Amino acid sequence: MAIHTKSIQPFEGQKPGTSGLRKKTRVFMQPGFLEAFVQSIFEATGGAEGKTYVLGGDGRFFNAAAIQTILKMAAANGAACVLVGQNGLLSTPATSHLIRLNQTDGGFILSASHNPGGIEEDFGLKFNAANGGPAPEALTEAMYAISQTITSYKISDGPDIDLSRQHEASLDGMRVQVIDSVADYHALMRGLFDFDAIRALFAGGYRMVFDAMHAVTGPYAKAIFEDDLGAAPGSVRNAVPLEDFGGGHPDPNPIWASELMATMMASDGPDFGAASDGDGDRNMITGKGVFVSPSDSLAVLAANATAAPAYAKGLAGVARSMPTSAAADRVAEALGIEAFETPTGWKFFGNLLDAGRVTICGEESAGTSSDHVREKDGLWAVLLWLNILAEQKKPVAQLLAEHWARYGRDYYSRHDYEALPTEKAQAVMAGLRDQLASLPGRSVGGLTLTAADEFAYHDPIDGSTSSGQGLRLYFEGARAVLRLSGTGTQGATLRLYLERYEPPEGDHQRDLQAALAPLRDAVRSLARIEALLGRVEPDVIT
Ligand code: VG1
Ligand code: CO
Repeated sequence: MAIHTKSIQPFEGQKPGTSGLRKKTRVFMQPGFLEAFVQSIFEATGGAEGKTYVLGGDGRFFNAAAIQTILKMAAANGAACVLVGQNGLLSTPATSHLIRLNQTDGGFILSASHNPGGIEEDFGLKFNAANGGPAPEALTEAMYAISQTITSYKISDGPDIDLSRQHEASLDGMRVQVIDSVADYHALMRGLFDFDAIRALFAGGYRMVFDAMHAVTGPYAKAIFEDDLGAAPGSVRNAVPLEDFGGGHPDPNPIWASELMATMMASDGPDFGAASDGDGDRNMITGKGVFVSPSDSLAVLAANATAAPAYAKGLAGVARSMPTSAAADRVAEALGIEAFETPTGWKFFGNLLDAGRVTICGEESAGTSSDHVREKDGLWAVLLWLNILAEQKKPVAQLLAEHWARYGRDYYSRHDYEALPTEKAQAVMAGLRDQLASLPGRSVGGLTLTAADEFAYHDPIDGSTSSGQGLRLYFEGARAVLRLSGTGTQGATLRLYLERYEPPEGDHQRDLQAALAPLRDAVRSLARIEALLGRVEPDVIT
Protein backbone atom coordinates (compact mmCIF):
# COMPACT_ATOMS: atom_id res chain seq x y z
CA MET A 1 0.00 0.00 0.00
CA ALA A 2 1.22 3.47 -0.81
CA ILE A 3 0.04 7.02 -0.39
CA HIS A 4 -0.35 9.17 -3.46
CA THR A 5 -0.63 12.91 -3.78
CA LYS A 6 -2.79 13.67 -6.80
CA SER A 7 -2.87 17.03 -8.54
CA ILE A 8 -6.24 18.59 -9.03
CA GLN A 9 -7.94 21.71 -10.38
CA PRO A 10 -10.43 23.37 -7.99
CA PHE A 11 -14.11 22.74 -8.73
CA GLU A 12 -16.60 25.55 -8.73
CA GLY A 13 -19.48 25.65 -6.29
CA GLN A 14 -18.19 23.53 -3.42
CA LYS A 15 -20.08 25.78 -1.06
CA PRO A 16 -22.04 23.96 1.67
CA GLY A 17 -25.65 25.13 1.99
CA THR A 18 -28.17 24.81 4.82
CA SER A 19 -26.98 21.27 5.48
CA GLY A 20 -23.74 20.24 3.80
CA LEU A 21 -22.74 20.16 0.15
CA ARG A 22 -25.48 18.87 -2.16
CA LYS A 23 -25.16 18.28 -5.86
CA LYS A 24 -26.50 16.05 -8.56
CA THR A 25 -24.99 12.60 -8.03
CA ARG A 26 -23.17 12.78 -11.36
CA VAL A 27 -21.50 16.01 -10.25
CA PHE A 28 -20.21 14.25 -7.12
CA MET A 29 -19.07 11.30 -9.25
CA GLN A 30 -16.80 13.43 -11.47
CA PRO A 31 -13.21 12.30 -10.96
CA GLY A 32 -11.71 14.30 -8.09
CA PHE A 33 -14.89 16.18 -7.05
CA LEU A 34 -15.57 14.30 -3.82
CA GLU A 35 -11.83 14.10 -3.17
CA ALA A 36 -11.34 17.86 -3.51
CA PHE A 37 -14.12 18.59 -1.04
CA VAL A 38 -12.97 15.99 1.49
CA GLN A 39 -9.39 17.29 1.32
CA SER A 40 -10.77 20.81 1.86
CA ILE A 41 -12.59 19.57 4.97
CA PHE A 42 -9.41 18.00 6.36
CA GLU A 43 -7.47 21.18 5.73
CA ALA A 44 -10.15 23.49 7.10
CA THR A 45 -10.13 21.50 10.35
CA GLY A 46 -6.38 21.56 10.88
CA GLY A 47 -5.55 18.32 9.08
CA ALA A 48 -6.48 14.69 9.82
CA GLU A 49 -3.20 13.63 11.45
CA GLY A 50 -3.88 11.42 14.48
CA LYS A 51 -7.62 12.08 14.38
CA THR A 52 -10.63 9.81 14.76
CA TYR A 53 -13.80 10.13 12.70
CA VAL A 54 -17.23 8.58 12.32
CA LEU A 55 -18.35 7.76 8.77
CA GLY A 56 -21.64 6.60 7.32
CA GLY A 57 -24.57 7.60 5.17
CA ASP A 58 -28.20 7.09 4.28
CA GLY A 59 -27.53 4.29 1.80
CA ARG A 60 -28.30 6.23 -1.37
CA PHE A 61 -26.60 5.55 -4.68
CA PHE A 62 -22.82 6.30 -4.49
CA ASN A 63 -22.86 5.91 -0.67
CA ALA A 64 -20.70 2.77 -0.70
CA ALA A 65 -18.15 4.05 -3.21
CA ALA A 66 -17.83 7.41 -1.48
CA ILE A 67 -17.16 5.69 1.85
CA GLN A 68 -14.24 3.75 0.36
CA THR A 69 -12.79 6.97 -1.07
CA ILE A 70 -13.09 8.81 2.24
CA LEU A 71 -11.48 5.89 4.12
CA LYS A 72 -8.52 5.90 1.75
CA MET A 73 -8.18 9.67 2.02
CA ALA A 74 -8.41 9.62 5.83
CA ALA A 75 -5.66 6.98 5.90
CA ALA A 76 -3.48 8.97 3.52
CA ASN A 77 -3.98 12.12 5.57
CA GLY A 78 -2.76 10.35 8.70
CA ALA A 79 -6.03 9.74 10.59
CA ALA A 80 -5.73 7.25 13.47
CA CYS A 81 -9.12 5.61 13.29
CA VAL A 82 -12.46 5.69 11.47
CA LEU A 83 -15.66 4.15 12.84
CA VAL A 84 -17.90 3.13 9.94
CA GLY A 85 -21.49 1.95 10.13
CA GLN A 86 -22.06 -1.60 8.89
CA ASN A 87 -23.06 -1.59 5.21
CA GLY A 88 -22.10 2.09 5.22
CA LEU A 89 -25.31 2.99 7.02
CA LEU A 90 -25.58 5.55 9.80
CA SER A 91 -28.43 7.95 10.40
CA THR A 92 -27.51 11.58 10.99
CA PRO A 93 -28.55 11.50 14.68
CA ALA A 94 -26.73 8.19 15.21
CA THR A 95 -23.59 9.75 13.72
CA SER A 96 -23.92 12.73 16.02
CA HIS A 97 -24.25 10.37 18.98
CA LEU A 98 -21.25 8.24 17.94
CA ILE A 99 -19.07 11.34 17.59
CA ARG A 100 -19.96 12.35 21.14
CA LEU A 101 -19.89 8.87 22.66
CA ASN A 102 -16.44 8.09 21.25
CA GLN A 103 -15.20 11.66 21.58
CA THR A 104 -14.05 11.64 17.99
CA ASP A 105 -12.82 14.68 16.11
CA GLY A 106 -15.86 14.76 13.85
CA GLY A 107 -17.83 12.76 11.37
CA PHE A 108 -18.78 12.51 7.71
CA ILE A 109 -22.41 11.93 6.76
CA LEU A 110 -23.13 10.96 3.18
CA SER A 111 -26.63 12.15 2.49
CA ALA A 112 -28.72 14.65 0.61
CA SER A 113 -31.40 14.02 3.24
CA HIS A 114 -34.90 14.49 1.79
CA ASN A 115 -33.66 14.92 -1.79
CA PRO A 116 -34.31 11.90 -4.02
CA GLY A 117 -31.46 9.44 -4.61
CA GLY A 118 -30.05 7.66 -7.66
CA ILE A 119 -27.51 8.35 -10.38
CA GLU A 120 -29.76 11.02 -11.91
CA GLU A 121 -30.79 12.44 -8.54
CA ASP A 122 -28.94 13.94 -5.60
CA PHE A 123 -25.96 13.21 -3.38
CA GLY A 124 -24.50 15.11 -0.47
CA LEU A 125 -21.81 15.28 2.16
CA LYS A 126 -22.06 16.86 5.59
CA PHE A 127 -19.22 17.25 8.06
CA ASN A 128 -20.08 17.35 11.75
CA ALA A 129 -17.66 18.71 14.31
CA ALA A 130 -16.40 17.23 17.58
CA ASN A 131 -19.51 18.35 19.50
CA GLY A 132 -21.54 16.14 17.13
CA GLY A 133 -23.19 19.09 15.43
CA PRO A 134 -23.15 20.35 11.84
CA ALA A 135 -20.08 22.40 10.97
CA PRO A 136 -20.82 26.00 11.96
CA GLU A 137 -20.84 28.74 9.33
CA ALA A 138 -17.27 29.89 9.94
CA LEU A 139 -16.07 26.34 9.25
CA THR A 140 -18.17 25.81 6.12
CA GLU A 141 -16.84 29.14 4.82
CA ALA A 142 -13.29 27.93 5.46
CA MET A 143 -13.96 24.66 3.61
CA TYR A 144 -15.34 26.58 0.67
CA ALA A 145 -12.39 28.99 0.60
CA ILE A 146 -9.89 26.11 0.55
CA SER A 147 -11.86 24.27 -2.14
CA GLN A 148 -11.38 27.28 -4.40
CA THR A 149 -7.59 27.09 -4.35
CA ILE A 150 -6.91 23.43 -3.70
CA THR A 151 -4.18 21.91 -5.86
CA SER A 152 -3.92 18.32 -4.66
CA TYR A 153 -5.37 15.63 -2.43
CA LYS A 154 -3.92 12.58 -0.71
CA ILE A 155 -5.20 9.05 -1.13
CA SER A 156 -4.08 5.55 -0.28
CA ASP A 157 -4.10 2.84 -2.95
CA GLY A 158 -5.03 0.23 -0.34
CA PRO A 159 -7.91 -2.20 -0.86
CA ASP A 160 -11.61 -1.55 -0.26
CA ILE A 161 -12.76 -2.41 3.26
CA ASP A 162 -15.49 -5.04 3.63
CA LEU A 163 -18.40 -3.10 5.11
CA SER A 164 -20.83 -6.02 5.16
CA ARG A 165 -19.66 -7.38 8.52
CA GLN A 166 -18.63 -5.89 11.86
CA HIS A 167 -14.89 -6.20 12.26
CA GLU A 168 -11.68 -4.26 12.62
CA ALA A 169 -9.31 -3.70 9.73
CA SER A 170 -6.22 -1.68 9.00
CA LEU A 171 -5.65 0.63 6.08
CA ASP A 172 -2.17 2.11 5.66
CA GLY A 173 -1.75 2.14 9.43
CA MET A 174 -5.21 3.59 10.11
CA ARG A 175 -7.67 1.54 12.16
CA VAL A 176 -11.08 0.98 10.56
CA GLN A 177 -13.84 -0.29 12.82
CA VAL A 178 -16.98 -1.47 11.08
CA ILE A 179 -19.62 -1.14 13.80
CA ASP A 180 -23.28 -1.94 14.40
CA SER A 181 -25.21 1.03 12.97
CA VAL A 182 -28.08 0.76 15.43
CA ALA A 183 -26.89 -0.54 18.84
CA ASP A 184 -25.40 2.59 20.43
CA TYR A 185 -28.23 4.79 19.22
CA HIS A 186 -30.79 2.28 20.49
CA ALA A 187 -29.13 2.29 23.91
CA LEU A 188 -29.21 6.09 23.99
CA MET A 189 -32.97 6.10 23.31
CA ARG A 190 -33.53 3.48 25.99
CA GLY A 191 -31.90 5.80 28.48
CA LEU A 192 -34.07 8.80 27.59
CA PHE A 193 -37.59 7.37 27.52
CA ASP A 194 -39.88 5.20 29.58
CA PHE A 195 -39.69 2.12 27.38
CA ASP A 196 -41.80 0.11 29.86
CA ALA A 197 -44.67 2.57 29.52
CA ILE A 198 -44.46 2.47 25.71
CA ARG A 199 -44.26 -1.34 25.80
CA ALA A 200 -47.42 -1.40 27.91
CA LEU A 201 -49.12 0.86 25.36
CA PHE A 202 -48.39 -1.57 22.52
CA ALA A 203 -49.21 -4.58 24.68
CA GLY A 204 -52.67 -3.04 25.08
CA GLY A 205 -53.22 -3.20 21.31
CA TYR A 206 -52.11 0.34 20.37
CA ARG A 207 -51.54 0.46 16.62
CA MET A 208 -48.71 2.35 15.01
CA VAL A 209 -47.37 2.67 11.49
CA PHE A 210 -43.88 3.99 10.83
CA ASP A 211 -42.91 4.68 7.23
CA ALA A 212 -39.13 4.51 6.82
CA MET A 213 -39.52 5.50 3.16
CA HIS A 214 -36.83 3.00 2.10
CA ALA A 215 -34.26 5.23 3.72
CA VAL A 216 -31.87 4.86 6.64
CA THR A 217 -34.30 4.62 9.57
CA GLY A 218 -35.69 1.20 8.59
CA PRO A 219 -33.19 -0.89 10.61
CA TYR A 220 -33.38 1.50 13.57
CA ALA A 221 -37.18 1.58 13.60
CA LYS A 222 -37.50 -2.21 13.33
CA ALA A 223 -35.10 -2.77 16.21
CA ILE A 224 -36.68 -0.15 18.46
CA PHE A 225 -40.43 -0.21 17.69
CA GLU A 226 -41.02 -3.81 16.73
CA ASP A 227 -38.29 -5.87 18.38
CA ASP A 228 -37.89 -3.90 21.60
CA LEU A 229 -41.14 -2.02 22.24
CA GLY A 230 -43.44 -4.69 20.87
CA ALA A 231 -45.26 -2.81 18.12
CA ALA A 232 -47.00 -5.37 15.90
CA PRO A 233 -44.77 -6.96 13.22
CA GLY A 234 -45.19 -4.98 10.01
CA SER A 235 -45.72 -1.70 11.89
CA VAL A 236 -42.52 -0.45 10.22
CA ARG A 237 -43.12 -0.09 6.51
CA ASN A 238 -40.65 0.36 3.66
CA ALA A 239 -37.99 -0.70 6.13
CA VAL A 240 -35.25 -1.79 3.73
CA PRO A 241 -32.91 1.05 2.71
CA LEU A 242 -32.69 1.26 -1.09
CA GLU A 243 -30.21 3.19 -3.23
CA ASP A 244 -33.04 5.14 -4.88
CA PHE A 245 -35.48 5.05 -1.93
CA GLY A 246 -37.82 3.06 -4.13
CA GLY A 247 -38.09 6.02 -6.49
CA GLY A 248 -39.68 8.30 -3.89
CA HIS A 249 -38.63 11.47 -2.12
CA PRO A 250 -37.73 10.48 1.43
CA ASP A 251 -39.32 13.70 2.64
CA PRO A 252 -41.66 13.20 5.59
CA ASN A 253 -44.64 15.38 4.76
CA PRO A 254 -48.21 14.66 3.66
CA ILE A 255 -47.24 15.00 -0.01
CA TRP A 256 -44.34 12.56 -0.15
CA ALA A 257 -45.67 10.28 2.58
CA SER A 258 -49.10 10.20 0.97
CA GLU A 259 -49.47 6.43 1.48
CA LEU A 260 -49.05 6.85 5.21
CA MET A 261 -51.49 9.77 5.19
CA ALA A 262 -54.10 7.62 3.43
CA THR A 263 -53.62 4.89 6.06
CA MET A 264 -54.00 7.38 8.89
CA MET A 265 -57.09 9.05 7.47
CA ALA A 266 -58.95 5.77 6.92
CA SER A 267 -61.87 5.07 9.26
CA ASP A 268 -60.13 1.96 10.62
CA GLY A 269 -56.71 3.65 10.62
CA PRO A 270 -54.05 3.08 13.29
CA ASP A 271 -53.73 5.22 16.41
CA PHE A 272 -50.39 6.77 15.57
CA GLY A 273 -48.35 7.25 12.42
CA ALA A 274 -44.90 8.62 11.72
CA ALA A 275 -42.33 8.84 8.96
CA SER A 276 -38.74 9.90 8.64
CA ASP A 277 -36.51 11.36 5.97
CA GLY A 278 -33.53 9.98 4.06
CA ASP A 279 -30.94 10.38 6.80
CA GLY A 280 -33.29 9.95 9.76
CA ASP A 281 -33.05 13.40 11.23
CA ARG A 282 -36.59 14.53 10.49
CA ASN A 283 -40.02 13.23 11.39
CA MET A 284 -43.64 13.48 10.49
CA ILE A 285 -46.25 12.90 13.18
CA THR A 286 -49.87 11.92 12.58
CA GLY A 287 -52.68 10.51 14.65
CA LYS A 288 -55.79 8.74 13.57
CA GLY A 289 -57.53 11.24 11.29
CA VAL A 290 -55.16 14.09 12.08
CA PHE A 291 -51.86 15.51 10.83
CA VAL A 292 -49.68 17.30 13.36
CA SER A 293 -47.87 20.25 11.81
CA PRO A 294 -44.17 20.19 12.74
CA SER A 295 -44.45 23.58 14.44
CA ASP A 296 -47.27 22.25 16.60
CA SER A 297 -45.35 19.05 17.25
CA LEU A 298 -42.46 21.07 18.67
CA ALA A 299 -44.86 22.96 20.93
CA VAL A 300 -46.66 19.82 22.12
CA LEU A 301 -43.36 18.07 22.83
CA ALA A 302 -42.06 21.06 24.78
CA ALA A 303 -45.29 21.34 26.76
CA ASN A 304 -45.37 17.65 27.70
CA ALA A 305 -41.70 16.61 27.71
CA THR A 306 -41.65 15.91 31.44
CA ALA A 307 -43.45 12.63 30.65
CA ALA A 308 -40.06 11.26 29.61
CA PRO A 309 -37.51 10.45 32.33
CA ALA A 310 -34.79 12.44 30.56
CA TYR A 311 -36.83 15.66 30.75
CA ALA A 312 -38.66 15.02 34.02
CA LYS A 313 -36.84 17.91 35.69
CA GLY A 314 -38.07 20.36 33.04
CA LEU A 315 -36.48 22.18 30.11
CA ALA A 316 -33.79 24.85 30.19
CA GLY A 317 -35.21 26.62 27.16
CA VAL A 318 -36.67 26.09 23.71
CA ALA A 319 -35.30 27.20 20.34
CA ARG A 320 -37.00 27.25 16.96
CA SER A 321 -35.85 28.29 13.53
CA MET A 322 -37.19 31.66 12.44
CA PRO A 323 -39.76 30.39 9.90
CA THR A 324 -41.17 27.92 12.47
CA SER A 325 -44.44 29.11 14.00
CA ALA A 326 -44.61 30.88 17.35
CA ALA A 327 -46.46 27.95 18.96
CA ALA A 328 -43.33 26.86 20.86
CA ASP A 329 -42.77 30.43 22.14
CA ARG A 330 -46.20 30.35 23.80
CA VAL A 331 -45.28 27.15 25.61
CA ALA A 332 -41.92 28.58 26.69
CA GLU A 333 -43.67 31.64 28.07
CA ALA A 334 -46.12 29.50 30.04
CA LEU A 335 -43.24 27.41 31.40
CA GLY A 336 -41.24 30.52 32.25
CA ILE A 337 -38.22 29.41 30.21
CA GLU A 338 -36.17 31.13 27.49
CA ALA A 339 -37.23 30.95 23.83
CA PHE A 340 -34.79 31.54 20.95
CA GLU A 341 -35.33 32.23 17.25
CA THR A 342 -32.46 31.09 15.02
CA PRO A 343 -31.89 30.94 11.26
CA THR A 344 -32.95 27.86 9.31
CA GLY A 345 -30.54 24.94 9.69
CA TRP A 346 -29.55 22.86 12.69
CA LYS A 347 -26.06 24.33 12.91
CA PHE A 348 -27.48 27.41 14.62
CA PHE A 349 -28.79 25.43 17.61
CA GLY A 350 -25.38 23.96 18.50
CA ASN A 351 -24.07 26.84 20.59
CA LEU A 352 -27.31 27.16 22.57
CA LEU A 353 -27.32 23.42 23.28
CA ASP A 354 -23.62 23.34 24.20
CA ALA A 355 -24.15 26.26 26.57
CA GLY A 356 -27.09 24.52 28.26
CA ARG A 357 -29.46 27.35 27.37
CA VAL A 358 -31.98 25.13 25.56
CA THR A 359 -33.10 21.53 25.89
CA ILE A 360 -35.46 21.14 22.92
CA CYS A 361 -35.16 22.64 19.44
CA GLY A 362 -37.21 22.37 16.28
CA GLU A 363 -37.88 23.49 12.76
CA GLU A 364 -41.04 23.82 10.68
CA SER A 365 -39.55 21.31 8.24
CA ALA A 366 -40.11 18.52 10.77
CA GLY A 367 -36.76 18.52 12.47
CA THR A 368 -37.01 18.21 16.25
CA SER A 369 -34.47 17.14 18.81
CA SER A 370 -32.94 17.77 22.20
CA ASP A 371 -29.60 18.10 23.91
CA HIS A 372 -29.02 14.31 23.75
CA VAL A 373 -27.25 14.83 20.40
CA ARG A 374 -26.36 17.86 18.29
CA GLU A 375 -28.58 17.01 15.34
CA LYS A 376 -32.24 16.79 14.68
CA ASP A 377 -33.49 13.34 15.45
CA GLY A 378 -36.56 11.82 13.79
CA LEU A 379 -36.91 8.68 15.91
CA TRP A 380 -36.33 10.65 19.10
CA ALA A 381 -39.36 12.80 18.26
CA VAL A 382 -41.47 9.72 17.53
CA LEU A 383 -40.40 8.14 20.83
CA LEU A 384 -41.13 11.29 22.82
CA TRP A 385 -44.59 11.42 21.26
CA LEU A 386 -45.14 7.76 22.16
CA ASN A 387 -43.92 8.38 25.69
CA ILE A 388 -46.34 11.28 26.08
CA LEU A 389 -49.22 9.30 24.57
CA ALA A 390 -48.43 6.37 26.87
CA GLU A 391 -48.67 8.68 29.86
CA GLN A 392 -51.73 10.65 28.81
CA LYS A 393 -53.68 7.81 27.22
CA LYS A 394 -55.49 10.15 24.82
CA PRO A 395 -55.87 10.10 21.05
CA VAL A 396 -53.47 12.42 19.20
CA ALA A 397 -56.39 14.53 17.94
CA GLN A 398 -57.59 15.15 21.47
CA LEU A 399 -54.13 16.02 22.75
CA LEU A 400 -53.77 18.54 19.93
CA ALA A 401 -57.24 20.05 20.44
CA GLU A 402 -56.52 20.48 24.15
CA HIS A 403 -53.19 22.09 23.35
CA TRP A 404 -54.90 24.62 21.09
CA ALA A 405 -57.65 25.26 23.63
CA ARG A 406 -54.96 26.23 26.12
CA TYR A 407 -52.44 28.09 23.96
CA GLY A 408 -54.41 29.00 20.84
CA ARG A 409 -53.66 27.61 17.39
CA ASP A 410 -51.05 28.85 14.96
CA TYR A 411 -52.49 27.90 11.59
CA TYR A 412 -49.35 27.18 9.58
CA SER A 413 -48.38 26.14 6.07
CA ARG A 414 -45.36 26.32 3.77
CA HIS A 415 -45.71 26.94 0.05
CA ASP A 416 -42.71 26.02 -2.11
CA TYR A 417 -42.01 27.26 -5.64
CA GLU A 418 -39.38 24.85 -6.90
CA ALA A 419 -36.71 24.75 -9.63
CA LEU A 420 -37.12 28.44 -10.45
CA PRO A 421 -34.58 30.26 -12.58
CA THR A 422 -32.28 31.76 -9.95
CA GLU A 423 -32.69 35.33 -11.26
CA LYS A 424 -36.46 35.14 -10.95
CA ALA A 425 -36.36 33.87 -7.40
CA GLN A 426 -33.85 36.55 -6.51
CA ALA A 427 -36.04 39.19 -8.15
CA VAL A 428 -38.92 38.28 -5.83
CA MET A 429 -36.68 38.61 -2.80
CA ALA A 430 -35.06 41.85 -4.02
CA GLY A 431 -38.42 43.40 -4.90
CA LEU A 432 -39.77 42.71 -1.45
CA ARG A 433 -36.56 43.72 0.29
CA ASP A 434 -36.80 47.13 -1.37
CA GLN A 435 -40.28 47.65 0.05
CA LEU A 436 -39.55 46.57 3.63
CA ALA A 437 -39.17 50.05 5.09
CA SER A 438 -42.44 51.28 3.61
CA LEU A 439 -44.56 48.33 4.70
CA PRO A 440 -45.39 48.96 8.38
CA GLY A 441 -48.81 50.58 8.65
CA ARG A 442 -49.88 49.52 5.15
CA SER A 443 -53.01 47.49 4.64
CA VAL A 444 -53.17 44.76 1.99
CA GLY A 445 -56.30 42.72 1.29
CA GLY A 446 -57.74 43.74 4.67
CA LEU A 447 -54.58 42.80 6.59
CA THR A 448 -52.48 45.47 8.27
CA LEU A 449 -48.71 45.19 8.40
CA THR A 450 -47.15 46.00 11.75
CA ALA A 451 -43.46 45.39 10.97
CA ALA A 452 -41.17 44.02 8.26
CA ASP A 453 -37.48 43.18 8.21
CA GLU A 454 -34.76 40.91 6.93
CA PHE A 455 -33.77 38.47 9.65
CA ALA A 456 -30.23 38.68 10.98
CA TYR A 457 -29.21 36.39 13.83
CA HIS A 458 -26.86 37.47 16.57
CA ASP A 459 -25.62 34.34 18.28
CA PRO A 460 -25.87 35.06 22.02
CA ILE A 461 -23.10 32.58 22.80
CA ASP A 462 -20.28 33.35 20.36
CA GLY A 463 -21.40 36.83 19.28
CA SER A 464 -21.34 36.01 15.57
CA THR A 465 -23.88 37.52 13.18
CA SER A 466 -25.59 35.72 10.30
CA SER A 467 -27.46 38.12 8.07
CA GLY A 468 -29.78 37.72 5.10
CA GLN A 469 -31.72 34.87 6.72
CA GLY A 470 -35.16 35.57 5.27
CA LEU A 471 -37.72 38.35 4.91
CA ARG A 472 -40.27 38.64 7.70
CA LEU A 473 -43.62 40.34 7.23
CA TYR A 474 -45.62 40.82 10.41
CA PHE A 475 -49.34 41.46 10.16
CA GLU A 476 -51.86 41.87 12.97
CA GLY A 477 -52.21 38.30 14.24
CA ALA A 478 -50.28 36.80 11.34
CA ARG A 479 -46.82 36.50 9.84
CA ALA A 480 -45.32 35.56 6.51
CA VAL A 481 -41.70 34.69 5.78
CA LEU A 482 -39.95 34.40 2.44
CA ARG A 483 -36.57 32.81 1.94
CA LEU A 484 -34.62 30.85 -0.64
CA SER A 485 -33.83 27.22 0.07
CA GLY A 486 -30.22 26.25 0.70
CA THR A 487 -30.58 22.53 0.00
CA GLY A 488 -31.74 22.35 -3.63
CA THR A 489 -29.57 21.17 -6.49
CA GLN A 490 -31.50 22.64 -9.38
CA GLY A 491 -32.21 26.35 -9.86
CA ALA A 492 -33.74 28.06 -6.84
CA THR A 493 -36.60 27.18 -4.52
CA LEU A 494 -38.63 29.99 -3.00
CA ARG A 495 -40.24 29.11 0.30
CA LEU A 496 -43.23 31.08 1.51
CA TYR A 497 -44.14 30.38 5.14
CA LEU A 498 -47.62 31.43 6.29
CA GLU A 499 -48.83 31.63 9.86
CA ARG A 500 -51.99 33.00 11.47
CA TYR A 501 -52.78 32.95 15.15
CA GLU A 502 -56.19 31.95 16.47
CA PRO A 503 -56.48 32.62 20.22
CA PRO A 504 -57.59 29.93 22.71
CA GLU A 505 -61.26 30.87 22.51
CA GLY A 506 -61.29 30.95 18.67
CA ASP A 507 -62.19 28.34 16.05
CA HIS A 508 -59.36 25.77 15.80
CA GLN A 509 -61.01 23.37 13.40
CA ARG A 510 -61.07 25.46 10.23
CA ASP A 511 -59.68 24.19 6.96
CA LEU A 512 -55.98 25.07 7.11
CA GLN A 513 -55.51 26.53 3.64
CA ALA A 514 -58.81 28.43 3.84
CA ALA A 515 -57.74 29.93 7.16
CA LEU A 516 -54.52 31.15 5.54
CA ALA A 517 -55.95 32.24 2.18
CA PRO A 518 -56.26 36.00 2.91
CA LEU A 519 -52.66 36.10 4.17
CA ARG A 520 -51.45 34.05 1.21
CA ASP A 521 -53.15 36.41 -1.24
CA ALA A 522 -51.77 39.50 0.49
CA VAL A 523 -48.23 38.15 0.33
CA ARG A 524 -48.52 36.98 -3.26
CA SER A 525 -49.54 40.47 -4.22
CA LEU A 526 -46.86 42.24 -2.13
CA ALA A 527 -44.13 39.94 -3.45
CA ARG A 528 -45.49 40.20 -7.03
CA ILE A 529 -45.37 36.42 -7.34
CA GLU A 530 -47.41 36.20 -10.52
CA ALA A 531 -45.67 39.10 -12.29
CA LEU A 532 -42.17 37.89 -11.44
CA LEU A 533 -42.58 34.10 -11.56
CA GLY A 534 -45.24 33.88 -14.26
CA ARG A 535 -47.40 31.67 -12.06
CA VAL A 536 -49.36 31.83 -8.86
CA GLU A 537 -49.59 28.32 -7.47
CA PRO A 538 -46.68 26.68 -5.65
CA ASP A 539 -45.38 23.19 -6.49
CA VAL A 540 -45.62 21.78 -3.01
CA ILE A 541 -47.83 22.82 -0.11
CA THR A 542 -47.07 21.32 3.27
C1 VG1 B 1 -34.34 22.55 4.56
C2 VG1 B 1 -35.27 22.90 5.72
C3 VG1 B 1 -34.45 23.17 6.97
C4 VG1 B 1 -33.54 21.97 7.26
C5 VG1 B 1 -32.70 21.66 6.04
C6 VG1 B 1 -31.83 20.44 6.22
O1 VG1 B 1 -33.50 23.66 4.29
O2 VG1 B 1 -36.06 24.01 5.41
O3 VG1 B 1 -35.31 23.45 8.03
O4 VG1 B 1 -32.70 22.24 8.35
O5 VG1 B 1 -33.54 21.43 4.91
O6 VG1 B 1 -32.58 19.36 6.64
P1 VG1 B 1 -33.76 24.71 3.09
O7 VG1 B 1 -32.58 25.61 3.11
O8 VG1 B 1 -33.93 23.92 1.86
O9 VG1 B 1 -35.04 25.41 3.45
V1 VG1 B 1 -32.11 17.84 6.16
O10 VG1 B 1 -33.11 16.79 6.92
O11 VG1 B 1 -32.10 18.02 4.58
O12 VG1 B 1 -30.48 17.61 6.70
CO1 CO C 1 -32.48 14.98 6.84
